[in-house]
Amino acid sequence: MTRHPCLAVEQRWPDPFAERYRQAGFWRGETFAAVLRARTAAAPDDIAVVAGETRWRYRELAARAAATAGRFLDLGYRPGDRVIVQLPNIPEFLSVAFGLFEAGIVPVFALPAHRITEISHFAAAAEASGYVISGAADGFDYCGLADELCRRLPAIRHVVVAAGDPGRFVALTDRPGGTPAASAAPATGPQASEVALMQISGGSTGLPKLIPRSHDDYLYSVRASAEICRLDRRSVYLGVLPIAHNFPMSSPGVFGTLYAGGTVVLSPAPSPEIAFPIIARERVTMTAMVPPLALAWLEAARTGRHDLSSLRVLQVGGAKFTPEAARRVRPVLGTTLQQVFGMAEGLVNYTRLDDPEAVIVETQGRPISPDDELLIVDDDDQPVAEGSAGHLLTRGPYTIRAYHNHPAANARSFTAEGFYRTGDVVRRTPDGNLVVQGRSNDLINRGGEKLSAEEVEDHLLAHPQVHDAVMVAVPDRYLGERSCAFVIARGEPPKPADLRAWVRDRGLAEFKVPDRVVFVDSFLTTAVGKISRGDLRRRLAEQAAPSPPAHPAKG
Ligand code: OOB
Repeated sequence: MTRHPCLAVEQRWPDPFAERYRQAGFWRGETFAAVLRARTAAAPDDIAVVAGETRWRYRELAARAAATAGRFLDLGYRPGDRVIVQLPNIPEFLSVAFGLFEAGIVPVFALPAHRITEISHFAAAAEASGYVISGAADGFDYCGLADELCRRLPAIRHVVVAAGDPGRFVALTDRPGGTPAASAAPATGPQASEVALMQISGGSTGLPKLIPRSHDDYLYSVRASAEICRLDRRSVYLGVLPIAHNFPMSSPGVFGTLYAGGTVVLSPAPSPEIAFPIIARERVTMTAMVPPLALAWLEAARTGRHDLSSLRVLQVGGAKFTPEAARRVRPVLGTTLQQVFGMAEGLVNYTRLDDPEAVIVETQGRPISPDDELLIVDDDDQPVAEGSAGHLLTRGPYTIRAYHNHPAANARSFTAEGFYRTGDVVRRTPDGNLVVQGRSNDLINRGGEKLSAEEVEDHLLAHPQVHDAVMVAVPDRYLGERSCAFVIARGEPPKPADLRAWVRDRGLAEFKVPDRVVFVDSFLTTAVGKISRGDLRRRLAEQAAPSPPAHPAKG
């Protein structure tokens, strides 16, 4: 008997909602494996994935996915098992993802930037029993990370190396072109209502949380996104951001492109020097990026050395894109800008391709679905006057009802009626588009890379010379926000560089290392005795001494 990965009770949409989403045709009972099978049957020789000299046709991607499914089943994995997948933008990302989908094994997608502290947390929280990596990538030794993970978590049964020399670990490709072993293959594939994958939340408080997405809900957002972006067989999507992230994965991203039967091109790095020649060579029609990268592309495009004329749509999201920068996209790049305001928990808003330029430039768009319910409320959860700014709450056919196995976070992040508290402060324009005004909690958005102040503070507090620490976001022209840690030292203050190294050495992603460290004697507290982050932000604004970037954003 095989056990399929069902949504836990608290994660399920209540029956009347599920019924409505099925009736409306949002949830079609389709699974990811069935989608790839259908595209492969329709056009087996179309190119599915391109990376450098590698070109896989749909039939090759499907065969590799089947071999991956077989490999994992042979290794003893069963439907419902969880596997951490930490891969860069390589074709094997897709064959591994679809292979695991086919076998009903749930991939938990970590970002390449995550390090041992985060990976071991995800693996423990997901009760994962496998870890998929690609050896060395971007100058980092993921094998060393894997060794440490296995030491910390004996439940990890295999480290599977998806590309390159597996060394002491398990190779993915022992069964090239093979089919799932009949003995191990599940009698039936996963059902569409079951968990297909898990994403990582940016995490506003404490450690990142796991986001379970079902085939039904995720595929609806993928299909509808592909329609909104008018993807079809001729579409060529360039993955420049790490495709493990929800935005380039599914909005419409690589999955949306494959859904539409198009071609996914993977860029090994997001910089214009690397990406522009690829756009020219592969006649890329669409790509997605965060605001700081869009600024770099706009700058580089002015020299006009590469033919970018195939590019139809440039999506920008993950953090606020200023209207000033947005206005330059069409004249400089000759493409339509699409602003994307989304979250791994579900809700995604898009400006539409034929919106007036003012909407495209000045707003972050409107939801995918007519059944996305949005509330804009005050601190007491009461609706604000139409057009006023307030907290955004949402519920709908592809927004989760609960995190994986985390009652405390669920109590904080969801209302009793099942609305997700996004933590974003927004207002709605008279024509129904959203404008993001800021955040209401302590999530710091560093050019699209999210970090929880609290998570980093906990690591700072572990330092013997730190008495207390509070981290806040400071506005930054390039990244939107940078992080600044205010620290009360215990005795002799350590050097800021040593504190930064301390955080890094504790096995955290580089983007979580504080950009600045400022020593203070005390923190002001609010009326209820909480440390006033507002006061700390004001102190920084008063100093207003712009510091050089401690470490640049990705790209
Ligand atoms: C995307 O997903 P996450 O989970 O990394 O981050 C979600 C948060 C949002 O709650 C919001 O605070 C911020 O990122 N955000 C934006 C934004 N897009 C995301 N803030 C202002 N303007 C925007 N356009 O970042 C994500 C997921 C799917 C599609 C696009 C982005």
